[in-house]
Formats: sequence, structure tokens, C-alpha cells
Amino acid sequence: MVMQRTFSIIKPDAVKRNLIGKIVQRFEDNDLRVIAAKMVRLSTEQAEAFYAEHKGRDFYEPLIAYMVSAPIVVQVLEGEDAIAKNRQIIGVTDPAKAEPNTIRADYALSVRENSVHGSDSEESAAREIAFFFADDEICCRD
Ligand code: RTP
Ligand code: MG
Repeated sequence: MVMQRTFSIIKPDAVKRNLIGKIVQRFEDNDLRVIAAKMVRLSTEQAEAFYAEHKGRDFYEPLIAYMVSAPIVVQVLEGEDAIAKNRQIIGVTDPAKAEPNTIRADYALSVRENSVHGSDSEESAAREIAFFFADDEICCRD
């Protein structure tokens, strides 16, 4: 197993419902460490750039409107096999189909308002981390 970094968003629905702590607890309980974190309010331009891969899909416009509707918490998580592990902890996109005890099964409101984002590959993780964090904002820990 290799140490990996992944990128996480606590999305507007979860921030609005005061679930930041409960969600971070899931990461820490699974040996993922928060090595960078900040709260941001995305502009429409930032949200469109972040989700550019989905441009043209029917859910794209409402996704952008949702992502700018309230602040979000962006984080870099580090741990063994962090990318796949984070996706397991999160559960699949639709909370109705998400595995029991996943964040989305327990907290998400709908397919769109699904509480968290997690990078889906090494390439996505690298792109998404660089989208939000400068190198000197990421703290390496022993
Ligand atoms: P994420 O990127 O946020 O971790 O989620 P994901 O990989 O599970 O889902 P993805 O297919 O990348 O979609 C990105 C986000 O768009 C919203 N969505 N809405 N049918 C719909 O209404 C729909 N499908 C996707 C969700 O917020 C999803 O997380
Ligand atoms: Mg995705």
C-alpha cells in the first residue's frame, strides 16, 4: 500500500446542516488525515471550471447552482490508498443506492445534494488539489 493524497469537498447541503465535524470524523476514523483545509464560497466561474468534465450533461446547470449556494469546505486527505478509501467511505453518487454506513447513505439529501465530493483517480486528485491549494498550504505530517 502506498501513501496517497486525495481531494475532498464537504458540499453546501452538509455545511448548511452543520455536518462538518461528523463528516471529518468519518475520515479520521478511517485513518485519513486532513493535511490542508479551508472554507470557500465558490464563484459560478470556479464551479464551472471545477466541474468542466460534466458540461453539457442535464445535471450540469443545477449542479453549478447548488455548488455556489453556500460555502463549502475543501480538504486534502492523506493516507494509505486514500483515493479508493475515500470513495468507499463516501458511497456511490445516489444516496438511495449507497452502501450502509457511508457518508452519503447517512447524510445525503439527493443525487445532487449528496454532501461530499471525493477524487475518482490519481489524475483527478492531482488536478483538484492544485485547483484549490498552493503547495505551501499543504502541511506534511509525520
Ligand atoms: P463527486 O464527483 O462530487 O465526488 O461525485 P461522483 O463522482 O459520485 O458523481 P459525478 O458523476 O462526478 O457527478 C458530480 C456531481 O454532480 C451531481 N449529480 N447530479 N443526475 C443528477 O442529478 C446528478 N448526477 C450527478 C452530484 O452532486 C455529483 O456528486
Ligand atoms: Mg465525480
